[in-house]
Order: sequence, then C-alpha cells, then structure tokens
Amino acid sequence: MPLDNTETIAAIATPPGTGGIGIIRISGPASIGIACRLFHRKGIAGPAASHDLLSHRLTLGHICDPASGEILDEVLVVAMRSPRSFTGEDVVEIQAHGGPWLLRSILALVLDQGARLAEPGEFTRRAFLSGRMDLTQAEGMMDLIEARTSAARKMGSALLRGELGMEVSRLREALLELATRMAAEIDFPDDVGDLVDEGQVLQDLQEYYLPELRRLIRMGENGVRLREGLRIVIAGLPNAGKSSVMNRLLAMDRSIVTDIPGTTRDLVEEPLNLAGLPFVLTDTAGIRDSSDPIERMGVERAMESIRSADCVLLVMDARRGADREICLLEETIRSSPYLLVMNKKDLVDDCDAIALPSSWKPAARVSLSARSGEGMDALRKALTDLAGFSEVQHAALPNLRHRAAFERAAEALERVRAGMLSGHFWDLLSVDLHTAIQALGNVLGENADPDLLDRIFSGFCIGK
Ligand SMILES: Nc1nc2c(ncn2[C@@H]2O[C@H](COP(=O)(O)OP(=O)(O)OP(=O)(O)O)[C@@H](O)[C@H]2O)c(=O)[nH]1
Ligand SMILES: [Mg+2]
Repeated sequence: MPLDNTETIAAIATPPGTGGIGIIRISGPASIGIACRLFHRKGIAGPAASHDLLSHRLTLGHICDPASGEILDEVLVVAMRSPRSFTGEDVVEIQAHGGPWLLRSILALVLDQGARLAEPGEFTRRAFLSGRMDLTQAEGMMDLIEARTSAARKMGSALLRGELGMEVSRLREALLELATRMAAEIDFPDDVGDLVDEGQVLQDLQEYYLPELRRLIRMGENGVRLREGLRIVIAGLPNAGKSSVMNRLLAMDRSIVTDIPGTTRDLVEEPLNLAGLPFVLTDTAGIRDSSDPIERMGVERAMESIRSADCVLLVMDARRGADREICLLEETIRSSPYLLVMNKKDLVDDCDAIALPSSWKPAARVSLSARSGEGMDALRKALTDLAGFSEVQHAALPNLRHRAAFERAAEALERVRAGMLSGHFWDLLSVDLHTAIQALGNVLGENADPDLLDRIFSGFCIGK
C-alpha cells in the first residue's frame, strides 16, 4: 500500500446495497478542490468555490457531471478541513441518496477528478499515521464495527477511547525515564551521583511493572474470548438430550432430535449471545463404541472438539445416574473445565439428590428438563458465571497482538530483575529494559512497519 499521503483517496463509506442515504468520503489535499468542481450550491449556477464549503457545515446542492452538465443527485456536502477531521487531512463527505448505481457514478466522477480509490482501512490508517489515534484505538474501532454482542461493543468502545493505549503509554513513559537515568549513570558515573536507587527499581519491578504486565496479559485472555466467543462443547452419551439442550439454549430448532440413540453425527455449531456475552455452541455425537463407520467418525469429531473446548457441557440422562459408561466418559473429559447437566429432570423424582462419584469436579451442576425448559435459566446463569467476563466487561481488553507484546515486555523485565538480583551491570540490563520499552511501543504502533499496518488495516472495510 502506498504511504504517500499527498494522494487524495475516495470510497463509498456506507455499506453496499440500497439505503436511505449513501456517503462518499474523500480525504487528502485535493479533496475540497475535487468536491467543488462537482458540486453546485442550490440556486447558484456553476461549480462551488472553496470558500463556499465552510468547515464542519452542511451545504445543500447538486452533484453535476462537469463533462455533460448532467445533474446526478441532490446532495448535502460537508467539508472538514485539516487538521480537524478523522484522517487529519482535508476531508469531504458527500451525502447522496443511497442507490448503489448512483453512488458508484458519483464516485467515478470523484476519481475522474484525480482521487484514487481508497484501500480497505486506508482512512483509518491515515488517521493513525497523522497521530490522530494510536494503533490500539484503530483496532478498537474495528472491534466496535464488528461487535456482535454488547460486551464486545463496550470493549471496542473502550479501546477506541484510548483506555488501553493510555495505560500502556504510562507504563512505557515510566520505563523510559528509568532507562534515561540508567544511561546517565553509565555514561557519567562520577558527575551525576547515584541517580538510580537499585533497591527502589527492584521493588518497582516486582510490585508495579511486572504485576501490571501480568494483569494486562490475563486481561488479554478475556479479550480473545470476548472477540471470538467462549467455545462450549455439548457432550454426553447417546440420547442424553444434548441436541435438545442445544436447541433450548438457542431457542431454535437447530439440531435434529429423535428418540433414536446416535442421531447427531456431525458437529453442529452455532453462535449464542447470552446476557450480551458471546459463546459458540457445538453439539456433538453421543459417545459410544459403534460398528457404524459414520457414527464412529462422528464420535472421533466429538472427542476432538471436546479437547479444544473452553468448557464442556456434560449432559447426562438423570434416570441412568452415574453409571459405568458416563463414569468412563467423565474420566476422558475431566481435564477440561466442565458443567454437569442432569437432564430429563421431569422423569425422576429428585434430580438434585442423585449421588455422583466424589472424584467428579464439575464447575457447576444443573438439573433441568430440556423438554419442558425447566431449569434452563440456571444453565444460562452457570454459563455466564463461568465465562467470568462480568468484572472485565467494560474494560479495554487487549487482543492477541497486544498480549504477545506484553509477554515480550514481561519476559524482558523478568530478565532485568534476575540480572539485578545477581549483580549485573547497568549496561547489560539496559538492553533488556529497552526491549520492554520497545514491546510496549509496538502495542501503540510506534515504528510499526508497513507489513504490520497492512495486516491490521486490510481487515477493515473499504471506506473506513
Ligand atoms: N422427557 C424428557 N425427554 C427428553 C428430554 N430431553 C431430551 N429428551 C428426549 O430424549 C431423546 C433424545 O434427545 P436428543 O436431544 O436427540 O438426544 P442427544 O443426546 O442429542 O442424542 P444423540 O444425538 O443421539 O446422541 C428425544 O426423544 C428427546 O425428546 C427431557 O428433558 N425430558
Ligand atoms: Mg443429538
């Protein structure tokens, strides 16, 4: 992607298809000139002049093809002059009627006048490069646009407001300041006296920097789950009612239910939004030895997906209690966190009283009837409790990229700490200190190489 910011770029900023209005966005030094050549103010003959487009004011008029004089549409035009715009450059937005052909025709005129079609995410990339936002904010904007649950939306919005960026900046500034003092002590050991109080530095590392980085890494784990959804795999013996539980949770008839054991073969996957939190549910084949090759493949897939689950819902038929088969199955899944669902509560007298082996350690036990729906609320609550998102719902959670950088920073600071304890010299330690500083800078996008920016911004839509 060219980095030459003197080019003026343009794109349709509203989604494809027909809508009430559609917006064409232009950014770059030529944007106001281009708009003026195409725009005639209402009731005034001829193209508008630059001073007709007051910054941050809407102006009513028409878009005219300068070659033929044809009027394409009645529009509102707004100019946002540099630096008070999204990209920091001169920006013009043309609000036209939302027909796809119409918008494409206007865009074609804009391109004829010398703008280039914007690449995906290029407006945001320019906003980042002009210092309007750090990289975490740009990523937050993407999260916000793509959010499918309220928790993901809140997280994106917190990132976009710069909450994570500010935290990282503070940490980085403090480390930079320490590095500066270290450097002075290395270069002018006699002149500056004792600039670095080693005891204090060690204490700060142990009580502030390292715990803070570890907290960010932990938050990053939640961030990944919140972006992708917690993977819940529904497993059990044939006919336990797994597919019935799945359908109840989804409130739709997603998975086939019959009274024939071995009904479900393939993995049946579906996203679920519970109390604003994202989950991905997978229904699986009932686990048993089978001579049917198709069912055997289903069981293999079930076992694989159990291994990759964040949490297993172990569904059992309450009438069978903890019999031999279910005990064997429990043993194979117990290394994953699991919730125990005692299903078919309607068919037994006291479901909660059914004894379970003491070696079973489910995160929670819920009795319910997938047939009547009784007890489903308790299951929903157990799932949201398990997700453990509640306390971090509003925070600007780090993503995978941030988390990897925090890990690099923590490892480097850990080396500084170990080095200090074994009495290394400052000049050795300062290399690691700089590694940590650099890793934090990477989170914010400092000195980001174009490949990284390509990777991040190419995920955006055109016009953003
Ligand atoms: N009475 C009663 N029947 C239930 C309940 N849940 C499921 N069933 C019945 O149990 C049978 C099996 O249900 P499914 O949901 O297909 O069970 P499954 O675990 O998905 O079975 P497989 O896919 O074959 O492994 C069906 O006839 C359901 O109607 C329940 O809570 N109470
Ligand atoms: Mg099933």
